[in-house]
Amino acid sequence: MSFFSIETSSVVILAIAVIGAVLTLHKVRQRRVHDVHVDEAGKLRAEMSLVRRELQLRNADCDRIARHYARLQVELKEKEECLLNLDSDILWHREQLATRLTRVRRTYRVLTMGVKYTGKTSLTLKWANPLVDLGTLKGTKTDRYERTVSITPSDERLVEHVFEIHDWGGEHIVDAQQEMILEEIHGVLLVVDLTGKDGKAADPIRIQAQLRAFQPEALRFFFGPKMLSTCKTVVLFINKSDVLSGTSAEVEKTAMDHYRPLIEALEHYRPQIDLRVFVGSASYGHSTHHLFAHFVERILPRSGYDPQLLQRMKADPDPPRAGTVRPVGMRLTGPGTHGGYVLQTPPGASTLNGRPRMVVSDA
Ligand SMILES: Nc1nc2c(ncn2[C@@H]2O[C@H](COP(=O)(O)OP(=O)(O)O)[C@@H](O)[C@H]2O)c(=O)[nH]1
Ligand SMILES: [Mg+2]
Repeated sequence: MSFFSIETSSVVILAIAVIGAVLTLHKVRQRRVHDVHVDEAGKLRAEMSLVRRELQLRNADCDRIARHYARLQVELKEKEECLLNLDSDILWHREQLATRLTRVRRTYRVLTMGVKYTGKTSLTLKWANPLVDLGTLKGTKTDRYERTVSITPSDERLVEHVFEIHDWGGEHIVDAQQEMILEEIHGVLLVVDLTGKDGKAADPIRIQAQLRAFQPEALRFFFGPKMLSTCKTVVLFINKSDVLSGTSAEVEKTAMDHYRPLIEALEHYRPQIDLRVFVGSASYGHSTHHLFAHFVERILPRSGYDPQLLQRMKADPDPPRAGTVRPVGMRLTGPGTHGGYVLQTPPGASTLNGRPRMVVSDA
């Protein structure tokens, strides 16, 4: 009995021990599983916070894109409105074009001539376009310059009055003569000078050469019947007055004395042609600005004046004015208020274009 009970007790103790061992093992395994789960939970939490951050960034991007989209929508709307406006502008301009007056040009030709280096190009550019840079001049045969003088309405048309200035290179005087014979010339600007290209004082040899170039026999070729019938004025411009010293009256008298034979030869054509003599300097702008007023006054018909031109002519009236004409024969009486001398016709002489002719007198 006692043996049996000892055996039984041993079995029980063993069983208990086994059970205890199994339970311990189970617990250990459970803890390991728990630890693994805790680890995974941690990782999942970290991943979740990453995903949350990414989500926030994406949301911010979405907001930005939404705002940009809204801006683009506004821009698109504005551009559509702009296009609509442009469409209506185009329509308006088309209508205006359809009703616009047609433009025609009336050209008045002014011929500039003189021997080489007298300052023709400098002068032409100065009165035709006073802003021109004289430093860029090059040798020329003939250059053409255009200057719109005015625009006036006439019979449902707009007439653009244009001065076309032909500037002949000095060595092409024969070509200039040809042009005067064949073409309609409305004005002539004859340029002589007191000195050569870079001269600093009056040069009598050069002056004599120019007097020979335009001696009465040569002038006959210029003043042919065609030229006399179309030309409204001839201007003799004695250039480079800056090389003379003295008061402006003395300078003008000296310059005109040098060219007296030419002035007298030109005087010969006075019954048929309006003549004007200026003494000035293309380099310094003396008397140059009066050329425009003079050519306008003599060449452009009164119907060709527009308000701007009238304004300009008022600001720079071209001498002589009524009351300044002195019928004193061929006499030099000092400088005009604008630095020019006017050749006037003696009383009883014929008139040209309804204007009195004049002898030399101050303006
Ligand atoms: N001293 C002086 N020189 C001038 C004047 N006008 C032009 N020149 C000079 O004369 C030279 C010839 O001028 P340019 O206009 O080319 O003469 P063109 O050959 O008659 O066309 C240039 O060296 C100009 O600088 C002026 O009024 N005074
Ligand atoms: Mg030239």
